[in-house]
Amino acid sequence: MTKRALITGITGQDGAYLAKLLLDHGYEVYGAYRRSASINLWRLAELGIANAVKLVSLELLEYSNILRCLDQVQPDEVYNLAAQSFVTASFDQPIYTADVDALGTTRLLEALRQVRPEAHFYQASTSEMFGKVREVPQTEETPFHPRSPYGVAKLYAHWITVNYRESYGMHATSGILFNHESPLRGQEFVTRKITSSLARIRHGQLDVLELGNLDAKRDWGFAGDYVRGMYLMLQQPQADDYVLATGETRTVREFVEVAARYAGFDIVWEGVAENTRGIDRKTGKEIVRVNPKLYRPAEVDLLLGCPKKAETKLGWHREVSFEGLVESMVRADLDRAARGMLDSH
Ligand code: NDP
Ligand code: GDR
Repeated sequence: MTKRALITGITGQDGAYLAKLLLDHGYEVYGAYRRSASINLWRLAELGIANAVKLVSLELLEYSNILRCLDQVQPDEVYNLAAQSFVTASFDQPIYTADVDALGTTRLLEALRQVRPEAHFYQASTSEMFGKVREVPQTEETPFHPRSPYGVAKLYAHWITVNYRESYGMHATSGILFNHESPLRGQEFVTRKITSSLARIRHGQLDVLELGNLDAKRDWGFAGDYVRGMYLMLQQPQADDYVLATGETRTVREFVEVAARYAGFDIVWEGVAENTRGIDRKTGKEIVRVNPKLYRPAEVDLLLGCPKKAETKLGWHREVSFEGLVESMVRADLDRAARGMLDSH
């Protein structure tokens, strides 16, 4: 029988890649979006699946609406990808972030328990829950110490997922995913901000790329590899928690250097800390500048995940290397900039 999946956050990066993967596996895919004046389907369109996904409206702040949606869809698998996912915004909107990310997950789990408790549930947990460095590399056993309202809200959502598994025997899984990027990443996140800005500079549409903390280290993988891990988790007989990561870490500064190379620049750094500037060796032009206003009130300095459990139990392996990821993002943005399309992406 055809399996039916409900993906919340269908308009986001992971929603698009996951929908594509599930459609390729023969699933009937329901994509949940929140109502707004104009719904943003460019990612589904880029993957050629905008017409293949059945759209349903779902607002994580509204319990009655979630109940109705689950009742209508009767899903076999639910992937909860919807969230206020931008760490910086969570410092400005801590209460809203908690409402959507923490309570929203609880609303969804509780509604699922009422409507379809046998469904398999995936919660989009995050390496931001590790926060302050307690152990390297970070595993499923590493203690949590989140450093932002986003991280704290996601930690609540993680534990409520574990709690529904333990209390009610629901097949509720928490995937603790390290940063994953792609040409479909939102432009507020640092990787896509870098690649889209460098493409604009290359095409004379922007002067300089302003960044915050260049020394933060992240374990960056490709989103397409990570959604495959989500799918594998829900195919297991028992629900559990899994880390997905590459096992490599790099600074924001290194990401800039590699991306700049693919965009045809050769960056040399001048100055230190907040006075750092990235100069193109060939032209002497300033390409990158640090703006201390972009620093966060509390930072996560080092993320480096250990994906061993997922590799052993799920047979999950990432396929795209760091270099391959950066190259694909820069190429996509150079192409969009050449067509004057970056604003709508
Ligand atoms: P995006 O920010 O690209 O997508 C978030 C999605 O959530 C969007 O579709 C957004 O809709 C939707 N959404 C936001 N608020 C609500 C709401 N109140 N009700 C319903 N839908 C809402 O995130 P990603 O695709 O990158 O990430 C997917 C999930 O994985 C998120 O939960 C994120 O926190 C988590 N995560 C992401 C990682 C990453 O590196 N990408 C790593 C670890 C975890 P709209 O388009 O209307 O804004
Ligand atoms: P993160 O991703 O906070 O790890 O959360 P982001 O790309 O926003 O930041 C990564 C690091 O880059 C530093 N940085 C900047 N970040 C942004 N956005 N803009 C800048 O100008 C800038 N300059 C430096 C940040 O300080 C940080 O250290 C992402 C999100 O997808 C979460 O939803 C997800 O849970 C985690 O990844 C894992």
